[in-house]
Amino acid sequence: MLPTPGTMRCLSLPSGWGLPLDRQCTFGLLLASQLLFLLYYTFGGIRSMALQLWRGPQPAWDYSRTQDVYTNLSLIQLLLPGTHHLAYCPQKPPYLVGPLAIAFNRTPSLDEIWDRNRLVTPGGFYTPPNCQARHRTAVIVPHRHREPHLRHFLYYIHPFLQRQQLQYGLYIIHQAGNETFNRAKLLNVGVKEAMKDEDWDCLYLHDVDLIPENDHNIYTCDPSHPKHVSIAMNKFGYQLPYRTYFGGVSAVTPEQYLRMNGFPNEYWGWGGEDDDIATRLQLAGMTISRPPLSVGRYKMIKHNSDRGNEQNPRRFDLLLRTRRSWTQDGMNSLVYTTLAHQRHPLFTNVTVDIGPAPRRPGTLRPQTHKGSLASLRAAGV
Ligand code: UDH
Ligand code: MN
Repeated sequence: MLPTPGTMRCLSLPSGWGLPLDRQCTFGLLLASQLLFLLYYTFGGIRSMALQLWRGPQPAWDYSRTQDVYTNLSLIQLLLPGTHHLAYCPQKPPYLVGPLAIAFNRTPSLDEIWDRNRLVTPGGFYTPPNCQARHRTAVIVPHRHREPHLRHFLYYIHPFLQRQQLQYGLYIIHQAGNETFNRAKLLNVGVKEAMKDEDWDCLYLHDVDLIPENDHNIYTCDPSHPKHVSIAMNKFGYQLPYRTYFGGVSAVTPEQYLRMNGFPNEYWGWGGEDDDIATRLQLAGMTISRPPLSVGRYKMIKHNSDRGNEQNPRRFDLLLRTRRSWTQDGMNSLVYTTLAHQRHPLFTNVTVDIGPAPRRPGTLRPQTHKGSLASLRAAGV
């Protein structure tokens, strides 16, 4: 079909910049710009637009068709450990199954979990038996008084990681005593303790009550960006609750961790520390990357608020100060006492005294261990 005279005039620009716009042409241009605008926002800006185009279409996972989390594990367990120089594992692990069946109606025993994960060595370490892993990931879990959650977590995470052909280690960082819980400080401890064991190239910071629902959610790092992984949780209707959300499960390389001076040590109680981490990574010149929404799916084990982890009333004040405080509060100011570092059959347990929380809101106490668990013990309390 021949273009109408109006479109002709729109398409063939005369010399110079004087656009001959008649009504039809103006309407066309307006429509086109609106369409572009819409497209731009649908894909969330230039970066994610480029990502979408680059990655190509993602498979549409059907979460009504799930597989057992131990599928294919016997195939790996049958393989004899290689005696010669091993080739690298394939780029794409061949054992993945996609959406997983997850239920919490029965809490498995530690013996049962161990029985099903015979290739895991003391301390919760694993190396693929028949190929050389391309990635070394430490999974670090802050923990206190969540033993049933821990057992669910171990039951699901071990086969999940083994199918991904990673070399991995599992660290449970247990806060000793009854002081207010401090998730971010425990994560700092976990990173320090894990790096003493092995030159991990990726650190997964993982809530104990979050179970990944799709094994294509590979537990490796993005070398260019800290990665927020638990982007679609059942408790938030499988949507990201807000743009800068960084809670639940996230992954950083040791380099990214150092660049943001680790995590804050001053958030005692529930809330704020994940937003602080998101802010400090931006202040350190980095941006967050995320897996596709259909892959970064997690089920959270239902629970009530914990005793000793009440909402932190200081979190908003602390967040206002991140810009000034992040270079002083973090990995470079971390003080703690390791009370135990034990290799259990399915995980490494690090029990740690992280000192006392500030008594009155607004008082920042220097981090010493005077008056902490160890000295209370010494005093016979
Ligand atoms: N954690 C513990 N013990 C505690 C507190 C926290 O192990 O006493 C760890 C655990 O790994 C947990 C993580 O810290 O997964 C994060 O804490 P959380 O699970 O309490 O955080 P969440 O955002 O809390 O899930 C929401 C408050 C729950 C209120 C529910 C009311 N219906
Ligand atoms: Mn939780």
